[in-house]
Amino acid sequence: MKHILNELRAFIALITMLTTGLLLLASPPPTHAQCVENPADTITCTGTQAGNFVGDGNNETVTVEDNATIQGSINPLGGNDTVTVEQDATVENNINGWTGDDEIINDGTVVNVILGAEGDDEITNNGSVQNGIGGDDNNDTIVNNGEVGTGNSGNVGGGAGNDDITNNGTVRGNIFGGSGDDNVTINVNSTVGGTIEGGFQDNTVNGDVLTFNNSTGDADGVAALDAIAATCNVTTTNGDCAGMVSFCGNTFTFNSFEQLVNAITLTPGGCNPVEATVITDDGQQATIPLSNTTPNEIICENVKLFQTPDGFVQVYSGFGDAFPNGFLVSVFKPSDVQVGDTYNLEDPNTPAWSVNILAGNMLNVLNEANTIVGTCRY
Ligand SMILES: [Ca+2]
Ligand SMILES: [Ca+2]
Ligand SMILES: [Ca+2]
Ligand SMILES: [Ca+2]
Repeated sequence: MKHILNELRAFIALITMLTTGLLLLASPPPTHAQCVENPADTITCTGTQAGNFVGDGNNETVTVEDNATIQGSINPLGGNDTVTVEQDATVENNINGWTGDDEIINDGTVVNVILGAEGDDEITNNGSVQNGIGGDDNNDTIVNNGEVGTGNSGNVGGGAGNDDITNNGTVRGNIFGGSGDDNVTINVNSTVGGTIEGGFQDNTVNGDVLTFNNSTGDADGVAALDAIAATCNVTTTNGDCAGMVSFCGNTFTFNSFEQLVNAITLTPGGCNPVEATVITDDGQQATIPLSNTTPNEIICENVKLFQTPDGFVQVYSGFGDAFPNGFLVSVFKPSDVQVGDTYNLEDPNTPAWSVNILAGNMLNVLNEANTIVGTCRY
């Protein structure tokens, strides 16, 4: 029963989107508002454009350039179309790809909805879509890195077909897989205000699959997810992967999935890592997140290296009577440094020690006299 109610809600949401699309289609084609077409089927919109853009059914590329405003909708009609709304650009109504395999990228603001409609559509939102995103029929890919909805509403729906939906941003309303075998991927640091629903499944592969990814320090949250997965990943027919999980206070409610996948990287130190303090030579304090000291601390001769979660290597040295807690010599990202080069902090408050990068992810730490005080692997 719950399945049916959920599906009904998804369907109603979809019909609302479709109705919007049909009303849009009823507007007189073809018109280009005041967008410029040059060469054929390449349309560029700048400034403020009154009215709708309606395409001619060919494979069209429509770009709403930075700071431009379309005071209506964009509907390229049939064909495999590409629609891009650049940063700080606005579409005041909908974008509807209609038939064909369309690619729609929003870096700006869409005031109503983005609808892929029929065809295998790819929709990426890096900006704001205020009333929702729908893939509609066929196998669609929807990625939200921005914000969908306002207040408590604004859904993302795959519609019919086997859809891939990823949320790295904020969805104010619900996420619906719809019918078909859908893959829904949720970044544990993203936000979903409503419910995440797999909807009906075809049972051809794994049914509807819900994956949580990215990183968290919440070991209890990850354990709770694993516990639900252990009991529900048994069959592809019953939709019993349902429940609620929280990661560092960020809660997700989900139902109607057949498989639950934990792709989370668990970081040490919990949700609020305690910070240790390193005293520099002149009494100034530098801090090291204590979570990074285990298990990523490497101690070589009078040198400590710390790997931070965001990929930096911190090099501390000078542990002795004068500086019992050492001081920071250098911070670098392994991908940014060159073998043979020397790096230091260029900080007048710390001794002029430096790090010399060697081959094979090795380094030397040098004191002011350029004497090697430690050789370490990073
Ligand atoms: Ca199209
Ligand atoms: Ca579609
Ligand atoms: Ca779909
Ligand atoms: Ca489904």
